[in-house]
Amino acid sequence: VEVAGADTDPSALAVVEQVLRSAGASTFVKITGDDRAAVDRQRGDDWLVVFIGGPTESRATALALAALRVEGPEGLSPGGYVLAADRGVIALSGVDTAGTFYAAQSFRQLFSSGESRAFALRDWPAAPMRGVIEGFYGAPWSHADRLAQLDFYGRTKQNMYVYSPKDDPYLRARWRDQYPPEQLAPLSQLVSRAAANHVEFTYALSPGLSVCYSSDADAAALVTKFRSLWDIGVRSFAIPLDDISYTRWNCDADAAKFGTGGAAAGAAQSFLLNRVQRDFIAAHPGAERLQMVPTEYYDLADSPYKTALRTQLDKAVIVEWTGVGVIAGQITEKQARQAKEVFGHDLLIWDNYPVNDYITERLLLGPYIGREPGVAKFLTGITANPMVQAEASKIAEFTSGDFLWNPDGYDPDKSWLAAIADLGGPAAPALKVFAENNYSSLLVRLETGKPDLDSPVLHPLLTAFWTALEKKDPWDAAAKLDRYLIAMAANPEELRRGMATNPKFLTEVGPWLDQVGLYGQAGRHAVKMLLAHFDGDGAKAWAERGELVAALKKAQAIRVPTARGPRNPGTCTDVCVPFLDSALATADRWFGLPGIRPRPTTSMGTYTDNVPARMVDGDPETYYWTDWAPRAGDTVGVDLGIAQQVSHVDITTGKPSSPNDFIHNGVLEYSADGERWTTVKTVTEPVISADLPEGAEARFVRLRVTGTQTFWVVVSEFTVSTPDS
Ligand code: LTM
Repeated sequence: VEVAGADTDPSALAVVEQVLRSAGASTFVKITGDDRAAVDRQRGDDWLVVFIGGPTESRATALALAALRVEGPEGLSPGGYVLAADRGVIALSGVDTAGTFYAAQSFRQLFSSGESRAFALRDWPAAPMRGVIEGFYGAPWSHADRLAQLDFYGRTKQNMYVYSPKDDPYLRARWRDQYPPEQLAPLSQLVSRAAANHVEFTYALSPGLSVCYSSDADAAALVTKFRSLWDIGVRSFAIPLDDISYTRWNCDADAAKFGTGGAAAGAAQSFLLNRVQRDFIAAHPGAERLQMVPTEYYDLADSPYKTALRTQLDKAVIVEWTGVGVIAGQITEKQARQAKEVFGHDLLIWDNYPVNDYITERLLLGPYIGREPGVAKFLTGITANPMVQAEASKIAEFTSGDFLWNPDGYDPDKSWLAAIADLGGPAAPALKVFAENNYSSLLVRLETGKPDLDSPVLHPLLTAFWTALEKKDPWDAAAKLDRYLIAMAANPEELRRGMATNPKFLTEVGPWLDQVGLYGQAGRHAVKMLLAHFDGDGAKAWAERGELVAALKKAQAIRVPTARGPRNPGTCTDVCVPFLDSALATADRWFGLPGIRPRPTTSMGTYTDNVPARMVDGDPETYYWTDWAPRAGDTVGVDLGIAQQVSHVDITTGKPSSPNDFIHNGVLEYSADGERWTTVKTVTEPVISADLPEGAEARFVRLRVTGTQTFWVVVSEFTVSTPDS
C-alpha cells in the first residue's frame, strides 16, 4: 500500500514503485491523503504499507513517523531525509521533495541489500552542490549519454549538472548565436530529465574568446541567449572565463575603458558579469545564483586580477576554482579556506578528475582521492569534470558524489567497490579487473602522499614473483600471479558478455579492454618463460618467448584516436610494460640475444607529439620535449629492463631553435633497483658524456633536476653503453 500526499514527489513515488515491483509486489493500492481508515483496511500480514512524502508533501507520513516514534526531517539541511521501517510499515520523509527522492534512493539500496530489520535513518548531504561539469575538450557527450548521466546523478544523490562542453560551438566560438529549434529541443529534454532527477541543469556560456566586456550589444547578446534557455526551463547559469587570454582585448573599447593588465581584466569581467547579474539573474525570480570561472582558476596567489574580482564582482556570484594546479593532486582544508579569502566569494570547486582530455590515451578509473573532508566546510560544493567516455566516467563520479554527501565517512576504496558493483552489476568482478588495470590518475592519496599505482593489484603480485624467483622458490608466487593474469587474459570476453546490456560502455573502452586481455596473455607467457628457464627447459622458454613477443606486439599495435594523433592506449603501462620488458631482457641475456632497446622514463609530461620514445630512437634529429619547465626532483632517463653492467652515458639535450631547453642544474645518476641511486656527476651543460665507475650495475640511468628553471627540456638522444657494446 502506498500512502502519499497530492504533492508527493512523483520521481520518489516512481522509484519506490519500481523497487517494490522488482521485489515481486504484485498488487498496489494507492491512498492519497491521510485516510487512516483506508490504510487500516489494507493492513494485514501480506501487506507492506509505504508512506511517502515529507512535511511539505504528505501529512500521512508525519503521522506514521509519530507512530513509529521517529522524529521527522524538519531542520535537516536541504536534501535531508528520514527513512524508517518497522513491522510492515515504511516511511520516507524528506525535508524537501529532493529529500524524499533521496529517501527513495536509499530505500532502493537497502531493499536490494536485503535489509529487513527495523531501522530509522536520518541522512543529509554535507555539500549543497554535488555533481558533474561536462567541461572537457574533445567530442562532447551524446544526448543519450547525457540522459543516462542525469538518471545516474539522481540515483547517486548528486544534484548538479553543468552543461559546458568546450567543443560545443554555441557555447564558445559562436556564443552569440541562438540555437536553432532542432538543437534547443534536446536541451529542453535534458532540462526536464534533470528536474525529474532533482538535478539542477546549469547552462554555462563561455564568451571569452571574442567578447567585448564593455559593449552593450554583447551584454544584451548574453542575456538574450540566457533568456532562450530560461524559456525551456533552465534556472541556473554560469559564465566560464577559463582558458582565454586576459592580456589581449577583443575590442579597442575595452582597452580604453579598463586599461591593461590583470587588474583591468578583473574589472572588465566584473563589469560584464555584474550586468548579467543585475539585468538577468536578479530580474528573474526563481533563478539560481550565477556561477563564473575566473581566468586565474588554478592557484591561491593573490594578484591584481583576483583583487579586482574580489572587490568588484557582485557577491551573489559563485566563483569556481580547480584547487592548486589545473589537476589538483590534493585539496586541503587550509587551501579551501585560503581560496575563499583570496577570491572573496562563495566557491565551487571545478575538480579536474576523472577528466582525461590532457591524456586521452588513458582511462582514469580509480576512485576520487586526495580531498580533505574539511574542504566541504568552505565550499558550496564540487563539480567533477569527467572523461570523454561518459559511461566509464561513472566509476569516478560515483565516488566523488559519495565524498560530497558524507566526506567524513568517505572511504575511497569501499566507495570504489560500490561504484564497480553499481556499474557492473553481475559483471562487477570482471569490471573490477578491468578498472584495476586502468587506475592511473594524478590525484594523490591523503594517507600516503603518493598517487595510486596504475595497476595496484598486479604490481605487488609481480614484485612478489620477482623476489621469489631470486630466492629460487618461485612456484607459489607464480601461481598467485598467474591466477590474476588468467583473469586479465579472459577480461575482454568476460566483460563483453557480462556487460552486454551496456553496449555504450563496451564501445568506449574497447581498445583498453583488448589491451588488458593481451597484457594478461603476454604476462602469462612471460611467467611460463621464466619458470621454464628456471627449470632448465630452454626449448619451452624459447617457445614461450615467441608467444610473449607476439602478444606484446599486438597489445602495442592497438591505437586510440587522441588530440595528438593515434596513440597506443595506456592500460597498465607503468606496471605491465616494465614487467614484460624486464622478463624479455632477462631471457635475452640467457639466450645471448642483444638486449632490448632501453625504455624512456620521464616525470615531465610530453609537449605535443615529441614523445619520450624519440630520445632512444637513435635519430639525433628527433627529440623528446617536456611539457613544462622542470621543478627540483623532476627526472628524465631510461630503464634498461634489468640491472646490468653499464660503462658510459651520452646525453644530448637542447636543440638549435631552443638552445636553452636543457637541464641547467641537475645530476646524472644510476640505480640497480630504482630506490638507491649513485650520483655520477653534476650537470649544467646541454651535452653530457660520462664514464661510469668500473663494475657499475644499473637498470635505471637518469638526469635529476636539482634547481628550478624557466626553460623546458629537450632530449634528442639518451644513450647508455655496456662494456661489451
Ligand atoms: O579546468 C578548467 C577550468 N578548464 C580546462 C578544462 O576545460 C579541461 O578539461 C581541464 C583538463 O584538461 N583543464 C582546463 O584548464
